[in-house]
Formats: sequence, structure tokens, C-alpha cells
Amino acid sequence: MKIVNAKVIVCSPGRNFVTIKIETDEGIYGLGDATLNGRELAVATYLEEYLIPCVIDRDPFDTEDIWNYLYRGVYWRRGAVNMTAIGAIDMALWDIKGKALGVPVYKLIGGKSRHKLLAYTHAQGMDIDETIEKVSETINKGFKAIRVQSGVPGIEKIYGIAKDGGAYEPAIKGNKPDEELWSTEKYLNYLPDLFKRVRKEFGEDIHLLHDAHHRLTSIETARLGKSLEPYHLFWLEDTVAAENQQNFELIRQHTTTPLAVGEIFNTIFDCQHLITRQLIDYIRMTIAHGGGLTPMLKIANLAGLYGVRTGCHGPSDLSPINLGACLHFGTAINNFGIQEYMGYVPETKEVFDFKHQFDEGHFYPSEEPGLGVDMDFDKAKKYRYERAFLPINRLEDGTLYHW
Ligand code: EZ4
Ligand code: CO
Repeated sequence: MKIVNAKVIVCSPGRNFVTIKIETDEGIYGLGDATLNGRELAVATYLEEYLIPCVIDRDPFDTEDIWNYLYRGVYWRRGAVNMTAIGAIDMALWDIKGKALGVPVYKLIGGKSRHKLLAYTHAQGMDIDETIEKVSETINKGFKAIRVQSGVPGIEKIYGIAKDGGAYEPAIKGNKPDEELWSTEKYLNYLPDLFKRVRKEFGEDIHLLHDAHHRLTSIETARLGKSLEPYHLFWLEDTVAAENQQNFELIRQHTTTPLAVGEIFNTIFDCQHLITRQLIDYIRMTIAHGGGLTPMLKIANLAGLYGVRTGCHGPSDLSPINLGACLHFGTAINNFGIQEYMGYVPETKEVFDFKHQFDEGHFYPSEEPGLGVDMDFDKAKKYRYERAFLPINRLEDGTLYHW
């Protein structure tokens, strides 16, 4: 089998998505998600100009060699744009392999390690009362695990909270990023009360998660982790700027709250210290941004040796194709932890045909050959790309901060 053609589809059904479609001489095609929120066209151009020419005429079954060719062939290595592009190609090749052999991808990468996958979704409100209401609605939808975020008094806009109570979308269309404000003091003083209320209202049976979006120092995380210990979080996510893996050593000495990180990582070299020193409990790298299934299986295997489980990033700003890849990955590996699932707006569902089932807070992987996600290319044309930026964040005195 030979790759004869590949193209990049940029569309915006509800939000911007970049997809690669790789075609073979046997008429089978594979799909890969190449969406990098806020930098979409960089990946699209990178694929068209540099990576696609390298895979034409290759046998799509040779995923290990093709991955190494693209990874080492860059010379400069790593980086979000580069790794997302490589990840999209790798994902599409696994889709082709599954379709060519007539099996779902999970059967090619380890088979069935479990029959259902625990998923968590987000519940958020402007204040504690509204958040409690949203958690209640989410439990009524059958979710067993919920990421809880709340507005903080005195901070007008905050990560994770949609002002109109609708779906949260951080990327804003325009010529420059939107600006948000942040106060760690206000946040740290407020947050424990939120989880105290949630536990009081809903008891111990529901898994609770929280995302600090890289805004704390190590010692602030230690304080937060300690103050949340009575509420038994499933995980506390992305507390510190994740470039510095040493940050976690101090945190780990002070709190038993489980830690998750990795949604902005793109290679094993971003987290090998965290894994081998057992400084985290969950690794949140996802298939698209982590360079595809080929490296992610290796990362999962390394993590498994050290008792670290997976919790793949699965926001609505990655396409359903990435989520499909995450579900095959999560089905096949032994150390699956949980899968993030924000859901999609109707326009996204109109363009992407996601064949996996969801029921009572769990995913059930599709038996469809390949990744189990198709795309309607004609419908995609209706939704034109428009540039959107993720926000930047400033402290109250104007200092540029982490978003
Ligand atoms: O802010 O994917 O855990 N989920 C997250 C996400 C990220 C977005 C950025 O594009 O932190 O909501
Ligand atoms: Co996050």
C-alpha cells in the first residue's frame, strides 16, 4: 500500500479545526487532527509545505519509521507546531492501518484492556451557588467525574467560565488576544470554600477535579493542595508553569492531593523527570499535540512503570478525531486513568461523524475499522476559518502573567 495524496482541511464548524486527510492507492483514506488552538494556520502550512511531500509514496503501515523520519528529519525537534503536525500524520496513518485490516485501532495497539472508559466533563459558574447548580445538572446527565471551576469575587473574567453560562470557548476572534486579569490571593482565599460546598451538597461518591491553569508557584500550590485535602480531589491540574519540572518536587513534599499536568507538553522530554521521579499522578498529554499514537504509547508505557496514569486532554478545541484516537489509546493501555470530554457544539457534530458511544459518564469504543471518526468534507466547506487568539493574562497592577 502506498500514500498517493494528502491534503489539509481548515474549517470552522463552531470553532477552527485543522484536519489532514491522507489518501492511499487502494482508495482508503485516514484522518488526523492537526488543530493547535490559536495557531491553526502555522500547522496547516507546515504540513502542506514540509511534511506532506515527505510521506508521499511511503507505505502507511510503516508508522515507526515514518514517525522517526519526520521527528529527526526536522533536526530542530520538538515544539507545539512541529509535534502537532507529526501527530496528525501519525494519527491518520493508524486510521488507515485499521481500515485496511478491518479492525478498530485499539486492536492494533494492545487490544481491549477495559470495556468502558471513565470520562470527566466541566461544570462552572460565576459564583459558588451557580457552580453548585451546574454540578447538579452535570450529575443528572450521568457524569461520575466533574471538573469544577468557579468565578472568583473581584476578578471580572476568569479561565474556564463562560459569562453567558453557555459553552466555554477561550479563543476570541480578532486582531489581538483578549486580555484577562488575575489575582492569586483572591483565588487561593476563595477556592477551598467552593470544594467544601460541593462535597457538602453531593457527598463523596462523585470524582472532583480542578484546573489552576499554570497560575501558581510551587509554594502556592502546596498551600492549595493542602487546603483541598479534606475534599479528596481526583486531581489538581496544571498548577504551576509546566516548563520547569523541578517545580513539582517542592509541591510533592507538602500535599497528598493528586497532581495532573501535561496538556501543553509535546514530547517525553517535557515529562520524563515528572514520571520517573513519581512527581505526578496523571499525565495529560494528548494524541494530537503529543506527536501521535506512536510516541504516546511509549510515554504511557514509561508512565505505567512508575504508577502514573493517563488523563488525556480532550477539550472542544481539538476535533472529534483526536478524541477518537484518545479512546483507542485509553482502551488499549493498562494505565488509563480518565478521559476529558467537554462535548461539541452542533456545528462540529454536523461535520464530524463520531461513532463512539457515550453513556452514564463512560465512553464505549466503536468497533468501526480505524479511529471511528469520519468527516463530511462538503459540510466542512460551509464553515470558513477566521483567526482567533487565546487570551493573555495580567495581574491587577498590569504585569503580564500566565494565562
Ligand atoms: O485551556 O484547550 O483542561 N483543559 C484546558 C483547556 C485549555 C484549552 C486551550 O486551548 O485547560 O480548556
Ligand atoms: Co487544563
